[in-house]
Amino acid sequence: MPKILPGEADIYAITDSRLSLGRSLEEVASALLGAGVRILQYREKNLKGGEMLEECRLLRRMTSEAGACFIVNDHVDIAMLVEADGVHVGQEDLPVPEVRKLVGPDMIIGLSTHEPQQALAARGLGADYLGVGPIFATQTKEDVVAPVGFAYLDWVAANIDLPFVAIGGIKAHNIADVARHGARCCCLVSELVGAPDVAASVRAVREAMHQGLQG
Ligand code: 3NM
Repeated sequence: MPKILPGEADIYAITDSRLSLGRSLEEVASALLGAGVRILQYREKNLKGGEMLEECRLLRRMTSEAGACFIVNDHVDIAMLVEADGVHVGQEDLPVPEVRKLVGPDMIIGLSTHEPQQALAARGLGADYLGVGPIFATQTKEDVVAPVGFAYLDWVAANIDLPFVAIGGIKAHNIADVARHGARCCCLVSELVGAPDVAASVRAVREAMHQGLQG
């Protein structure tokens, strides 16, 4: 199973059934993976545990077949049950060292960060990669802090040697600038899973990002 970290992939997609225009998780995930997304995170806030477990079993099968990395947001137990490649936690979730005790040495642990102190602490805590955001305003995450803009991204790119992924309000029209500010991997939710044509949106976003990476 590939352990693909941000830094080894350009686009990192996150699911959100509220934004998926009524399409099934399978349809959306199939379009994302078919268009070349190599890191997929399952993030659902309002489903029952058993439903999330079944959906994660489905995504585990699909990502394995596609050779993609599968990360579960927040739910360490579900990540372990489906043998996900990783789990992603926020600052308010279980502390990373406790998550590590549960998942063992091999599972990827991602940690959301919003300021330099959190990023500096992350390596000591045992995180494998950082989320860096929200770069721009977003309506996808309810309890999110104010946008950090490029200042925090620039700082992480210059000072932190862990892999990181930029997140928050990233769209086809602004992703080139995010890449120019040092992001080698960008994470998008609404721009991908909320697009009428998910695969076309992945292609547009990747093309724009690569233009940014080239200069
Ligand atoms: N985490 P969209 S922002 C899940 O800053 C999440 O940690 C963030 O959604 C953070 O691409 C965010 O639709 C939502 O703006 C990003």
